Amino acid sequence: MSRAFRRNKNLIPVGRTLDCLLINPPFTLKERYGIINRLGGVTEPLGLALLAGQLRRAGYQVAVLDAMNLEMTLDQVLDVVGRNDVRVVGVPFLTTYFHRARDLVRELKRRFPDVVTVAGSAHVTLLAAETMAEIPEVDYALRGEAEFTLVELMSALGAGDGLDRIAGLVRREGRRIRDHGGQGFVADLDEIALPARDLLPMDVYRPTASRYRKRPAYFAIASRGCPYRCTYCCQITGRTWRMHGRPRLLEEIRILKDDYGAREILYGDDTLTVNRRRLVEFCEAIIAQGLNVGLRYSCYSRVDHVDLDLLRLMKRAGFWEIGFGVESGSQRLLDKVKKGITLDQVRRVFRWCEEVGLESRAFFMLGLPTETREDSRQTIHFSRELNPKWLQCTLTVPYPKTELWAQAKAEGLLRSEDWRDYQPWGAWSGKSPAYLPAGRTAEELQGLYKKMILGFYLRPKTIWRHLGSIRSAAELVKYAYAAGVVARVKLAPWLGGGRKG
Ligand code: B12
Ligand code: SF4
Repeated sequence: MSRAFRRNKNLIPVGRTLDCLLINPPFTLKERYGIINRLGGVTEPLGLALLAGQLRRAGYQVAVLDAMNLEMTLDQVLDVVGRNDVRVVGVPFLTTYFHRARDLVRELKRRFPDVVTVAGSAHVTLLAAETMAEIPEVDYALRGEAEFTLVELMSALGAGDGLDRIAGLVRREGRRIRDHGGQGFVADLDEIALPARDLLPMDVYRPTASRYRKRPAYFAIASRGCPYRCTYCCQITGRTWRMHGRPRLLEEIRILKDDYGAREILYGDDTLTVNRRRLVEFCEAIIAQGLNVGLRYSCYSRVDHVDLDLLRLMKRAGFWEIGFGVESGSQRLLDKVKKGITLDQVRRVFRWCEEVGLESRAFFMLGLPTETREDSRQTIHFSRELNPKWLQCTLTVPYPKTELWAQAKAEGLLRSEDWRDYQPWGAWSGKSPAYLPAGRTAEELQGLYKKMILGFYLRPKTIWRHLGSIRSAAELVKYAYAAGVVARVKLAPWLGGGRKG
């Protein structure tokens, strides 16, 4: 039994009648991050908290069991279900932990055949009918943003009528799978309830080691949707960009600060800066309300959606870090994946961040379609030239239903449709990538990947820069910890803990 589980026992429902129990399936840090697991993020399932908030507002008895982050076993989860009278269980499916969500639903149905099972989240949004076909124990699947559609489903199940009207629902009719088409979509984000964070074990969460300076650091979402079309992206929340209104944004910040003691808020939006005017108003409101004092923010953006003045304002509003998808050091590859940015734009924006005093984070991908060894080298070289404060990289994962996936399939380069092989951190856990560009091998790409990350962080220049930015004992401990993990990674081949090959 994990320490986090024992500490949060009061949040585990016992002896209750629950209309809906939302379960984040068991999926350990070790499975996700392999040898670097102790640096991996333990982050709140915001989607489930949003659904719980909405169900509660509609009058349902609801609880969330974050088995993933409490490091619970499947048996412990089943034990919790058995100790309550549960009507509906909702389970999110990301491609990366599809197998764990599947095992959970299967065992649930075997042990508690009367419990209604509902699947949702990214993987189901992409492959709803396929998921239902593969897992007969799933009773219903809901595509897309499910705040309203899950409430509609609960109400239809209660009334025994009304299923036909639910957008994005996939259900069984005898032996047939009936797909209603469409997907749940929230046009006005302010119509949804605040996420029910009080149902989550908030003290266990910590983002990936490099993503925060001070804890508590929590995730929030200010906007949804992205108008771009990068070929590797799942586009779960659609192309229509929407943002919460200022009062709601400020209310959520206050709740995180006052009720949970947040010192940092990480906006997980695909691209927070899509609408410049809205962001300027938001930053000005943060400053006017003094919410930039004792509180820091970070977000993701695109290099074609910021300018020097905006970065200055964000800095004043308390943003300390901003992450950009750079993806590649080859313009040819950026064009190939329809990223819509140029290397010069990237260079300029990273210079601006330096000038303004904002820490920059560059996300790269290795193994993009048609990428040659020379292209990979160019990417590694560009990452060093750019010199962001933080560098992150993943091996390209062709998530189902993306343009990249279709291309890879058509070209016969998709090596696996076993979702366990769709792990972005696979290089650290020894997983073989599901996709490789023609002529490349897994060993070569995984080797280059490690060279890129370790080579970047172990440069004297990077080490001095990071040592120079340590401001507290807690940060020093974090760096010492990271150094320990890096040492283990470097020593792994000699200790026998390296990748499986
Ligand atoms: C922020 C973010 C993160 C944050 C998580 C922050 C947090 N605490 O929530 C961090 C950085 C930690 C993260 C990590 C990962 N992420 Co991420 N992440 C996102 C991002 C950009 C936004 C997610 C979000 O909060 N959306 C807003 C909320 C409201 O939406 P939501 O959580 O999806 O929930 C809604 C619906 O999905 C649905 N729903 C959710 N659960 C359920 C359950 C049921 C029963 C039902 C009916 C409905 C339902 O209703 C919810 C409310 O509308 C998305 C892209 C996107 N735009 O969605 C990628 C995305 C979800 N991530 C992805 C991936 C792959 C990962 C990682 C595996 C690795 C990575 N690339 O970093 C890890 C996995 C973490 C894990 N637990 O295993 C992929 C998933 C692809 C796939 N096919 O599964 C996405 C789609 C990005 C992409 N590559 O295109 N991620
Ligand atoms: S900019 Fe980001 S969120 Fe938008 S399509 Fe590209 S990868 Fe996806």
